[in-house]
Amino acid sequence: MDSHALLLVLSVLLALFNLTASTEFYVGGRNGWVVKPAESYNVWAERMRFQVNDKLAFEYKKGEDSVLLVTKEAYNTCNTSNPTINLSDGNSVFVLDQSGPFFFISGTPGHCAQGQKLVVVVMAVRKNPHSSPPSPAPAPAVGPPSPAPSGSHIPTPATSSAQVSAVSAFSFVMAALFIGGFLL
Ligand SMILES: [Cu+2]
Repeated sequence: MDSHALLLVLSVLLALFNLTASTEFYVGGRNGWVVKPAESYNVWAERMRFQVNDKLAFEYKKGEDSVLLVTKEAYNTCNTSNPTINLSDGNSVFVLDQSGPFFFISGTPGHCAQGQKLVVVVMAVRKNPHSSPPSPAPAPAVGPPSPAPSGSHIPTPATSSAQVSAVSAFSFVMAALFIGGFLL
């Protein structure tokens, strides 16, 4: 395999992997999830492209802060009293399991009003270009996040979707190697 062929195979692999991989976003970049962020979280979010099954990682000092998934109304009024999900373990990973908006605020009194709040809008589900058209009964879509008790960590059934994407990533890699072999 000469170096050009190798480069070709690698770029095909990379392109295919990008089609399937989910991305983990560190909210606020290196500053993490803090009160009075140097840059508004929503300005940060506008630079990003969020897709279904991407993840948000909130980093903060455990015990000093938390992340609440809330309604739009609670977001607008910084109401921390009735969150849909409450994450407080200090390294909270939230799976964006559907398209549309997600509203997050700090659970610490006063923090939301000082800017510790975030809206993420997840783009509509893209079609998988590699699924065969006559495939029978696709797996049911993951439902909306269910209300979880305080202190739960991962609010969505991440395991099954992670396994699915691992399998499809593997098959794409095999396909890319196959294509690459033809082009040598
Ligand atoms: Cu806070």
